[in-house]
Amino acid sequence: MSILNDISENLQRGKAKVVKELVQQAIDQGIPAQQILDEGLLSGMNVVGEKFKNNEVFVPEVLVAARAMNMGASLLKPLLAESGLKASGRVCIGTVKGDLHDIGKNLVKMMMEGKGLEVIDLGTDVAPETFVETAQKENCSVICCSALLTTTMGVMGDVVKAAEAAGIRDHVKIMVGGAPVTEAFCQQINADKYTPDAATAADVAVELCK
Ligand code: B1M
Repeated sequence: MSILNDISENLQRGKAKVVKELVQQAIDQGIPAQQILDEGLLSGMNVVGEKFKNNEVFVPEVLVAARAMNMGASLLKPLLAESGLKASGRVCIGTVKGDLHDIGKNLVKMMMEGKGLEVIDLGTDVAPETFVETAQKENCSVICCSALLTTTMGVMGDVVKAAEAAGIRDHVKIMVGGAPVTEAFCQQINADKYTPDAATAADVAVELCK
């Protein structure tokens, strides 16, 4: 579908305003929000990621693409959130210490809110103690950790240890995710659930909050 290609191309060029307009047009044409996200925005971001890896684009270009991604995704939020039955429960979410990537974390948050969960967003560069203190103070059933760097994913293990030290491990579950994270890593650090994408993360969080 050419409008989805246009979204992807303009995202790659960091044209945030155009991306926003095209996303609105795609919505108006009746294209499902999930398809706009997957085949327009995320497809463009994947190309940027590959070019970044190959040193064909650099941090400034990636940042403007990320901004375009977030602007487009903000229009999709209410549509992705239309999930019928609403669940209840409270979770906190953040990208772990040392890591500033927040696009995936924001998508996970968006999907969880869409399912009716109350999500406390701690932002990026979040210390293990902050996750644990927030879960204690705010009565969260789940701590959700996102990491995009192989150098920061280990911090998720520190979150598990901090939760154990605080004595909350029996009633607060820990979910982990992000591109370098795997099921094996989740088990290795003794976290509760790994999910590969935002939609699955939201479904699992709803189950854990029950
Ligand atoms: Co960065 N970066 N980056 N970057 N960046 C990656 C991650 C990288 C793979 C690029 C590459 O080399 N190919 C690479 C990591 C390599 C590695 O660790 N092995 C990398 C690097 C090296 C860096 C820097 C070190 C570069 C530098 O400065 N030299 C630096 C680090 C800064 C820091 O964090 N301290 C850096 C900086 C940046 C920007 C700031 C420029 C920008 C971030 C902007 C922002 O987030 N606001 C950026 C970006 C955008 C990327 C890429 C291109 C795209 C990431 C992204 O947003 N993807 C990325 C390359 C790539 O991934 N192809 C790259 C889209 C997003 C929707 O996917 O976050 O995976 P993702 O989320 C998915 C799932 O993983 C899952 O759901 C989401 C959707 O379904 N998910 C969860 C995520 N969290 C979850 C939690 C869950 C469950 C599922 O449960 C709790």
